[in-house]
Amino acid sequence: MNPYDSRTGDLFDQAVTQRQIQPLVAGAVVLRQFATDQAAELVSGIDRVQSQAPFRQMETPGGFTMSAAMTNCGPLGWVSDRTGYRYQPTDPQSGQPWPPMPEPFRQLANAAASTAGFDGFEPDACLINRYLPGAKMSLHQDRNERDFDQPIVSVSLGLPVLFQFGGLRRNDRPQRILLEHGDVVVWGGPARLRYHGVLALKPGHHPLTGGCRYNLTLRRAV
Ligand code: MD6
Ligand code: FE
Repeated sequence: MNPYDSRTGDLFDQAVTQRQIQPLVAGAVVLRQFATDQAAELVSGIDRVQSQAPFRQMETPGGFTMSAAMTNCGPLGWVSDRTGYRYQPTDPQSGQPWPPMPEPFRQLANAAASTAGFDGFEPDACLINRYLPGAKMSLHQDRNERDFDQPIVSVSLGLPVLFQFGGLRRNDRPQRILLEHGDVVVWGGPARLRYHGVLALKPGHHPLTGGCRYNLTLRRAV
């Protein structure tokens, strides 16, 4: 997206293209454009991971197939199947360890967490979601991690999406916020167990990712 008006040269759309820290609720912030400069490196990292642990659509314990495709890197990976949700050190599809977490992922997560007030964040798991048009993520809590004092860092790459950010009960009405390429959400503390999800991805084209959106969520699982 070109932040300059081609006719006048004036800045426009500053609210969404500028780097800024946007508080969401207590414990959660959006760091607008925090990952933009490293985005190409992050996408290369995703490509390396997916060549060893391909994206796949997992099954839920209830027997549905998730619309987002997933893979993992780092010592632990989040998996879902008919028996439940859990973290495990190996890819169930290959029996091999998940690919190593690319260093730029770890560094970005640590820097983003610090900026949001959570020093010393050392992720041991990175879930990578790939959304194609129509794919979504229903409202859920992230609660398979051991220590809820550790934040989660979420990086959006590629096509924009409407993120739903709710309360501590499933029925609390969520707010909607647009997450764009390069935006990083950090949440922890009192926001750590808030319900959240993403609405169905709209078709589009992004120069770096083509027709999809990637989301990295970096966690401390154990
Ligand atoms: C997504 N993200 O943005 C889905 N979970 O595609 C999540 O489910 C999520 O963004 C925990 C913390 C941050 C997140
Ligand atoms: Fe989540």
